Amino acid sequence: MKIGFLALSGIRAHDPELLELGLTLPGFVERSKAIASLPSLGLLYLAACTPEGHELQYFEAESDGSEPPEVYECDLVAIGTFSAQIFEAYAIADRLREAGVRVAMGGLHVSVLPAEAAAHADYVVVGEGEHTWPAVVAAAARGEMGRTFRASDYPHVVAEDLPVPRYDLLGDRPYNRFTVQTSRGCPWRCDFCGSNVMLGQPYRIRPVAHVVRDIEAILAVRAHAFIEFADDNTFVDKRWGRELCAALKPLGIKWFTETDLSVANDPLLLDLMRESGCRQVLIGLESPASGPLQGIEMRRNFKARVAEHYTESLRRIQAYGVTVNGCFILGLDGHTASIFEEVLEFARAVPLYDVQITVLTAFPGTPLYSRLLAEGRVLEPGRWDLCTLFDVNYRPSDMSPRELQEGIYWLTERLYGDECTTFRRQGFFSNLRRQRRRRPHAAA
Ligand code: B12
Ligand code: SF4
Repeated sequence: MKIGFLALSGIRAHDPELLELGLTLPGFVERSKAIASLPSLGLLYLAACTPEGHELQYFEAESDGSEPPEVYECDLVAIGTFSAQIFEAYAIADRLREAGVRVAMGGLHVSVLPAEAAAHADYVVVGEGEHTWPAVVAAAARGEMGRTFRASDYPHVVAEDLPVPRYDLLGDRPYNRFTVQTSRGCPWRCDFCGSNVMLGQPYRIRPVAHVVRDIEAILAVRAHAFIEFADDNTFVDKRWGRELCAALKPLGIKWFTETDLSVANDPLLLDLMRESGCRQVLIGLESPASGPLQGIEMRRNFKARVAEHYTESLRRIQAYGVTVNGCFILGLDGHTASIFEEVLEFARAVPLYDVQITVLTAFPGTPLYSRLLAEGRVLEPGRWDLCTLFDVNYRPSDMSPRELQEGIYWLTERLYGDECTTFRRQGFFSNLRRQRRRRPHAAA
């Protein structure tokens, strides 16, 4: 069979005022450009798990929701899904099926709502795809239709067995960054988390040698590629993290990852991160003060417990020359209209090199979604296209939806404007210079 892997990349947001603001603000535009064209690692894994004897091709649908015409030449097309683009994905799947192409859908959104997806796909996959995908291909080859495959009916995906994603299928499309996974899952359970809660798999780290092997496969197709680790939370296991960074050092790459704040407590790890090319870590702080954080991490209340150390921990990480992109969720229960100024002050006081602000978003399948729905606070239930992290689709506890939206415009303009961006970044560099004078051997 001719099998196509169709990714819907790019970023999504609907609020026209925010879009207009975003287009003109330097800090906002930079991050959007960096991530707008990441390839789909999930589909590259599926390609690597496809049984021999099929012809494989990787495609990208454009952010206007249009699919390339060549995808219609396939016998079977695999589509990966996130909630924000699900209606575009369903529309493409409908067009493909009308043209006689069989369609398989998997990924975060359809893993939670397989029945919804079954109206648009011949095969729906719930959970990780490495072991289910060969069964989908076999069913398609036999001409069997209308099936849902669940990862839980197959052996667990073992981190040690993950193959090299088929980066070689990416062709010449100008990707800014390439993704690699060093681990899967996260030991924490934040009630809003749209990635971890869904697949329900344990936290797994990969053998360091395999991560290096995957990066070398990327460098073989794109020399000097910037690497983005598509992990939920990379440095949960510090000993393994140090081993990983030591092994990355000889590769001479630059990389970015998502982690929690606990890296601040491991100076050796921070040294190794910097030396191995870590340019930035993205950390979910969610709120500058601990009050609204109470209970949002449901396992050990991790986020509320570490909040009092935010400033010193962030300064410590940045003192090693690793920039932090601190992420805040606006509109958590307990956030009043003062939160916008609090976030602005906090970002300047650290100062954070980069900041990401998003709206509290109830992704389907999360405890947050069930709670807000039960409390009658979801404004338009089923509007998955509003799950962009930028559009308000719920009633905050201590503000009106409009106040939240306007507060975000206010904060966006200030945080990402020239003055604040320059202030935060100059602050980062002058702290770093001061640190180097004090500890010349570190932060080299
Ligand atoms: C890289 C990334 C991106 C890339 C994605 C590139 C791409 N086309 O895949 C870019 C930058 C484009 C992106 C954009 C967005 N993202 Co994003 N992104 C991530 C990130 C960091 C990693 C995803 C990843 O690579 N995972 C690793 C792979 C291996 O896992 P996977 O994709 O789930 O695939 C596995 C299974 O799901 C399954 N599978 C997947 N597809 C298919 C298909 C078939 C047929 C089968 C059988 C199986 C299968 O098998 C795979 C292997 O096991 C996650 C956070 C995280 N740490 O997970 C957020 C995340 C996925 N993003 C998120 C969001 C909200 C967005 C945006 C809406 C942001 C915005 N406002 O624009 C957009 C969505 C736009 C769009 N086009 O859909 C949310 C999604 C939540 C949800 N339920 O939808 C996440 C979880 C972040 C978060 N915690 O909030 N993102
Ligand atoms: S720490 Fe991050 S990845 Fe882990 S559950 Fe919370 S939001 Fe999700």
